Amino acid sequence: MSASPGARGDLAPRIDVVSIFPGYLDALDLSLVGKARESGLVDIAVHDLRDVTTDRHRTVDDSPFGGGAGMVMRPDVWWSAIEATGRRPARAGATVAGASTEGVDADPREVVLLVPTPSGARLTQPDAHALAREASAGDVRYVLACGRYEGIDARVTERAAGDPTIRRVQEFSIGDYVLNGGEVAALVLLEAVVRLLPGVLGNPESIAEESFEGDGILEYPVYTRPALWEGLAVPEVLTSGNHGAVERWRRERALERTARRRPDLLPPLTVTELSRRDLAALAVEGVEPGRHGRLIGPVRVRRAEPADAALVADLAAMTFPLACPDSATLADVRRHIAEHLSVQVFTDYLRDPGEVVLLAYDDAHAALGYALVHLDGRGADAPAFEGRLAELSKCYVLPRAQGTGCAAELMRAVLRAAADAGADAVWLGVNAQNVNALRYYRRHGFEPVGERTYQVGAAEHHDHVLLRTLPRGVAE
Ligand code: JD8
Repeated sequence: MSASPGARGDLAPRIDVVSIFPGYLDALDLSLVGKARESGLVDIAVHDLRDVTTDRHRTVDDSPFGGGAGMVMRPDVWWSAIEATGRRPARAGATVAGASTEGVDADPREVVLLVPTPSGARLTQPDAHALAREASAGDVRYVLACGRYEGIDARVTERAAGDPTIRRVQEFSIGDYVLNGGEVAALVLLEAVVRLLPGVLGNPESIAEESFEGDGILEYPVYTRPALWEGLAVPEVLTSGNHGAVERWRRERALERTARRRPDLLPPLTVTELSRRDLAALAVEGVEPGRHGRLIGPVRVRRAEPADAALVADLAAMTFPLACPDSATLADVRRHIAEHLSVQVFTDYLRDPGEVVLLAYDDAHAALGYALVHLDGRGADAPAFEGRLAELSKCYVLPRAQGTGCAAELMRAVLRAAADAGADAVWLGVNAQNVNALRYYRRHGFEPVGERTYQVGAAEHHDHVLLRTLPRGVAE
């Protein structure tokens, strides 16, 4: 590491925490962080913000400009405190806050100002690793500014961002809920970062198996003695002594948990980095490789609302051309999309109680496919049928989701919606050349009952008409 002017390799990673409730940080004396401090692996100092105040009431806040509830923390007080963290008592007897610089050491390292705030970027494990790496590099120190009240005057971070001794201002949040101050978030960051500093964890290898490490999935379930507790036995494989089997079981459980609890963690995984066993474990949870080499699923289907009109129209414009026969001209297709698949057309469908628009999606994709069901299916080309008919007018899935369970999930929702609306059967028209679609509908119980012509732009196309009945009260 090239020694930048601020680098003092001999200095332990330094973190100064400033708060009006310094006692909140006493937890840092305990457990792993406490031991790391005792063994000099990290140098954490906690400061009371009020120590830099100069008035009799040790005031740190004032009323908000622009009105509103609560109080705001003063910029001048905060800046004094941040600056004060850089001054060290040279030797015994000198105090930092408000004292003259005589006998006070200035910490040579650049500052990274860490500010917990609900409006910050969510803190992640990769962030914790980056902060631990940076702190171990020896040329920066951290100042954690724990606000209270309605927050800290915004000019503090503005001033800091322009200050040459401050390398970066990092505003972070620990989650989408509101706390009363930054102290708890500071404790979260400190524990997450300090445990990653060299020498702190007794067995750093254990990190690799933790949640959000490696490929970022959740950790597997853990067990210890007694092997039988309250009638609950430890999974046999864990007492089998077969390490390969244990490792495979743990991987499957980790993937299973991630698919069920945190499917939002799956998209970063590329299919190529997953083994056949991984994919099999994920498939059980409805997660499959899409055409785009990323994972799709678990797929869910919801009834679209008027606010989804543009999203559905987009899907329709992207998928309709793919199902069109080769003989359809681009002009025909464009005209058809403009006339029959516009945002306005879908807005009208979405406002019509006789129309059901269903959207298939997963955590990574707001829309993977859609279907349109006319609950009154007695349209012009409707086949003869005793009983209530619904028409499946549109059923499309984006290419990336083809070959996954998405289309089947969408069809299940279509049949459920038709049955719930009291239909006895569903019919549809499908282009006679669209063999994939034909196979898909036949697989879901649709049988050919007739033919029809279908207009796309100026051209007429030949459709098969298919129908399937819905057993009373039960959708597939
Ligand atoms: C810092 C003051 C309280 C917040 C008015 C309630 C982080 N994930 C998180 N939730 N809340 C915080 C957080 C809350 C803080 C401060 C962090 C300083 N408050 C304020 C705005 C609304 N009160 C946080 N990280």
